[in-house]
Amino acid sequence: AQDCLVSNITVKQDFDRMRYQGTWYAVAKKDPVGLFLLDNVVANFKVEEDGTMTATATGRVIILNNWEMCANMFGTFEDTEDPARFKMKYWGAAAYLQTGYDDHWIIDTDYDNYAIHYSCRELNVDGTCLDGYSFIFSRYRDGLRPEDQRIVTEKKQEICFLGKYRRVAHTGFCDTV
Ligand code: DAO
Repeated sequence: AQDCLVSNITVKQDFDRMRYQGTWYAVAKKDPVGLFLLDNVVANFKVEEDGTMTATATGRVIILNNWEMCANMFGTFEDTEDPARFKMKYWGAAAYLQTGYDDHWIIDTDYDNYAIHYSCRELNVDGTCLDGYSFIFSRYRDGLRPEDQRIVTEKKQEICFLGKYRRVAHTGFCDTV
């Protein structure tokens, strides 16, 4: 479906949260209105003992328009009827960081190399996305393997974000042990 309706977007079939666990490096991002995470974005997903998926994430942010810091963020994921569509509640380690409640869809992943995330925050009246964001994740901080790039480009087009991504640099800014 190339009509860009959010309700027609397809997600990963039979999403396996166990295999999705561990570290993912954001290598590209389509920003929402009022972007927050700038670069050096690394997420770590975990499945808790009760089966709930949770995540921690770090990334460089600029708060109060000029203060650069590394944000430590937390997220918990609420299940829906579709195993690849979650609602994500997120908050920061510090009170001045963003909090929110977003859709968190896994469009596609092979679990070992790449993942395409999608979140639409606000719909247009015609059902297309007015304000959304998306991360392209890699298991490797240097980026995607050439063989995964074709799939990722195809999926970017399917979610109607093709051409709206920027690269996410990994400079070591948030690498403190
Ligand atoms: O960066 O502009 C933005 C939007 C992203 C907000 C979500 C950040 C918190 C994520 C928590 C862990 C899940 C990957």
